[in-house]
Amino acid sequence: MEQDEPPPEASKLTRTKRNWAKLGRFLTGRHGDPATDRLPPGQHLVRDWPVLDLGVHPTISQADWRLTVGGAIENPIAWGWQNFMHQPQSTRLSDIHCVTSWSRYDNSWEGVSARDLLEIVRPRADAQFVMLHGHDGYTTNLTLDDFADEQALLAHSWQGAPLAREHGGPVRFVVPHLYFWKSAKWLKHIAFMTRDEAGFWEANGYHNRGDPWLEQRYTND
Ligand SMILES: Nc1nc2c(c(=O)[nH]1)N[C@H]1C(S)=C(S)[C@@H](COP(=O)(O)O)O[C@H]1N2
Ligand SMILES: [Mo]
Repeated sequence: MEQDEPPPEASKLTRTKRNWAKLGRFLTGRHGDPATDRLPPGQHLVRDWPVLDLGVHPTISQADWRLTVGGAIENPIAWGWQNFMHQPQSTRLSDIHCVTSWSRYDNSWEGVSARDLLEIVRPRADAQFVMLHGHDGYTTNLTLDDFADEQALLAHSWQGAPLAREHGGPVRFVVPHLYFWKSAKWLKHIAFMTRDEAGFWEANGYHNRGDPWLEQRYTND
């Protein structure tokens, strides 16, 4: 079932976040060191798991779920659920850092690692950037290096159970070394690109990269 929505352009949420970017909300001006600290600057710890998104929660059954991967790669793929579940499975344990200042420790994820996916699709030498597309029309961009991080994966489970719909199930991307807006929910398509492009929040005041240890919350311009 297709429930794709165009990304909302000037919603109240988008205006609020753009204003936060302008005001530099949550910025401490400090850098953190992941070698010695666990909580990045300006973050606070939560025990629950907040839901944040553009407001549309697409309902996609496993039977209807498809993932396509295309662009500057040698081997474009279109996977249904069975195909996805037959790929090598990996587990990762990581902390979530959301740009709205909450962090959540020790999330266990299971799915297909970004590195295993890269071995299958084989990016061409000129592929240096990646765009993740969600079923709600959301997009977010990454460099190939950030996509290929050892901790990054296409997750179908969290804490040993299928990922809930509101958190991006059936499958979301998880790239924990960057702010959580880079972890696209309801993953639908991955495009490998030769040039960088801004995703939804990156075009609406958020930093292009989003390293929480460097407090890369908002764009510099
Ligand atoms: N498809 C999609 N993915 C998304 C978003 C979204 O609106 N749509 N929001 C991002 C933002 S801003 C955050 S903070 C996290 C929140 O994930 P959670 O709701 O599981 O906590 O999802 C990210 N991934
Ligand atoms: Mo967010």
